[in-house]
Amino acid sequence: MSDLLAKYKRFTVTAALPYANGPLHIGHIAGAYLPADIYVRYLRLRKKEVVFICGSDEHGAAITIRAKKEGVSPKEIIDKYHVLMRDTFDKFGISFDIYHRTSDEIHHHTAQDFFLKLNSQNEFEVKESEQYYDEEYGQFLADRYIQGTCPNCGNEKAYGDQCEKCGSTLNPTDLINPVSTLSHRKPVLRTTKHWYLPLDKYQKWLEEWILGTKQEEWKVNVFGQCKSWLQGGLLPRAMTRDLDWGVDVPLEEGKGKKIYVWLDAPIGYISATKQLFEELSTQQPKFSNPDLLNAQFPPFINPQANDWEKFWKKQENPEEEACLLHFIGKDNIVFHCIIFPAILKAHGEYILPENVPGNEFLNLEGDKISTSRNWAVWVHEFLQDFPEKRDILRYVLCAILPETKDSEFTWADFKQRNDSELNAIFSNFIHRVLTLTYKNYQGVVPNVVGETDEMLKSAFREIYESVNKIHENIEQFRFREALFEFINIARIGNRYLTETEPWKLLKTNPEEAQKVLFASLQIVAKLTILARVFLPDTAEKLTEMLNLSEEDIAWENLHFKAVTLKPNHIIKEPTPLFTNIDPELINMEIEKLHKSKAENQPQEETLEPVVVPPQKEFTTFDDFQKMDIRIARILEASYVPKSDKLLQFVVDTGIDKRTIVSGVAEHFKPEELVGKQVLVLLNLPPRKIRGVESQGMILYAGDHTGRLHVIHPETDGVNEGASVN
Ligand code: B3M
Ligand code: ZN
Repeated sequence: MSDLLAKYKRFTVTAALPYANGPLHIGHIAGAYLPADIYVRYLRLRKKEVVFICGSDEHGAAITIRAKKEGVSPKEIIDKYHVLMRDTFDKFGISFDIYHRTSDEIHHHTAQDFFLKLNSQNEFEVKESEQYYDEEYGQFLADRYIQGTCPNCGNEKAYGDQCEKCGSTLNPTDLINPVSTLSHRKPVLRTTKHWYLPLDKYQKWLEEWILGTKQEEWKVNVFGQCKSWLQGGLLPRAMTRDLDWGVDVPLEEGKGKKIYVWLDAPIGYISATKQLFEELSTQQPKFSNPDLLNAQFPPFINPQANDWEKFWKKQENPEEEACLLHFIGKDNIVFHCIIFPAILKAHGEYILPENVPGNEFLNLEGDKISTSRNWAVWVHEFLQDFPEKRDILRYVLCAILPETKDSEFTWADFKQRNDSELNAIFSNFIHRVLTLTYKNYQGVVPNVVGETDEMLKSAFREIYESVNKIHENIEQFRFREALFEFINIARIGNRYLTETEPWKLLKTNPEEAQKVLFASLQIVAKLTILARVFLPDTAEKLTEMLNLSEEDIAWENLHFKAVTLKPNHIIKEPTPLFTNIDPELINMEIEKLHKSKAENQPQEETLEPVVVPPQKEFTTFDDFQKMDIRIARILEASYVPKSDKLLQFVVDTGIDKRTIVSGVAEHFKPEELVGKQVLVLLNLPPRKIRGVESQGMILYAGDHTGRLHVIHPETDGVNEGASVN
């Protein structure tokens, strides 16, 4: 695996541009923004040249539908939510260099220039097709504007692109009894012309690039999804739409049409970078972080307007090229791994993403987060309910990031992690060391006397190992493990205190006590440096308490020989960094959640009665023992050709990698399952299904609606191959 920090000096880090159509919840944060922010803070600590780019995505049906619901114009929607989201990110400490917006003029020009360049290179295929048109409203209908009956499950409220009940992907013409959601009338089919990106022509190149070079580098869930898309065969995709909200197609024959939001949005990263350097070079921050005007580090020293090119374009000297990284949630993988790279490649002058660390979804208290059902923890509300406590939420979300599979936030776990990790381990260690120093030496760092003993050496060796693991894990986008190692350093510190008992030594052996506290203070300094990556507020508080400067808390001082708190340096009076959370506060949050859910229950949905099948006849223990049921991980998933019921999987059983076929295509999209652990019955004799040999059976549980779910262990620690019995 390549070490990106060793390979590159310059980084362009983007986080998915959220639609400006609602407030931010913890699922958004855990999906893309927190991991991106941690990574960027780490890059800055390592003194890399980095730009951290984000902004609001303000076009597409997501916006116009919200506007229609609220009975206002799209402009009103984006203005309201752009400001709310920008402020929430800022208050939560997501340290973007710029938070731009796709309605900005510079973006319209950039997207149009891109379109024109591709058009002039004949990269598009222009094709006519029949699409639904609302005669009363005089407009073509976006897929989301058409509802009808799902041909698969009979749901009468399926959308033109997807049925949310059974999850199947649809085309508007698949719907039975289609209705326009604008006029509530039946739409008619009309011929229209669109510009298609022939993805099929890029298939071979994408296979070589992704399958050939990214298997080791990209996360399994991301790579798996790409592989299953590529195996399914890519088709041309329309890059224009008949809409009245978005970026105009800049061609005479495309009048009245807009650039497809998914071509427009990723180009938004480029426009934002242009805007960033434009603002800095003219010293007029509007969307960019105003602090950058005083920045004393590259690339913000003497910035020029065209510096943006260093972060996006190929360079004559490849060593000058930037490392492009897109942090996203799983629903955006195909756009960032397949479509956008094809667009960049077609243009010719741009670099390609080196990695796309996509996360899975975060669930909340046993259910999917849902904006419409108000089942969410809204970040702006959290910041009000828990003032000055954003580091706790950052910590907890980092500890449970859905890095390779979905994960879950609960308020009980939030309290538990704060009380037993942040408070009992981290804060406790630091507070003990600082109060001992403050009370017994009046805050003066003691002079060391005597030899370093084995106990101390071994504590420092372990700490050094943890620091290395933090580097390796961040490098591989494994932030959960990196955070674990961070807390582990405090754990080692606590153990060292317990072993040496400096509070006793102060009386019995003052010289030894000095040595122990001197060493412990250096551990506190190392935690301060690392806190800059994970817990920015805590890092600031600690820097202040320890009376240190910006230079003192540099990466180099993590070296195990580095002495950050020198003898005779004076620290300030310590106060505890974390305390236990009042259980009442947690109860209030849980109540709030359930109350809002009850108020937002969709009315039409009547739940069918739950029918539980009766118990089967007795089996024997011996018969049960014959079944070899194991934990396995799905590595690949794809449709079985010419079948709309079957999916084929490659699973890692811990013993081997084998193919299994299941009749579940109506229940899952293949990419949803890649990376997940499942239960597999291994010793079912192989059998051929539609020409594919299936070696075993994946086990599923059906819910009361008949929808199937895979079953997996509740923690991460169970390996493939573990027996279930
Ligand atoms: N706004 C989709 C989303 O929020 C979209 C991401 C654009 S990233 C260029 O899921
Ligand atoms: Zn359906």
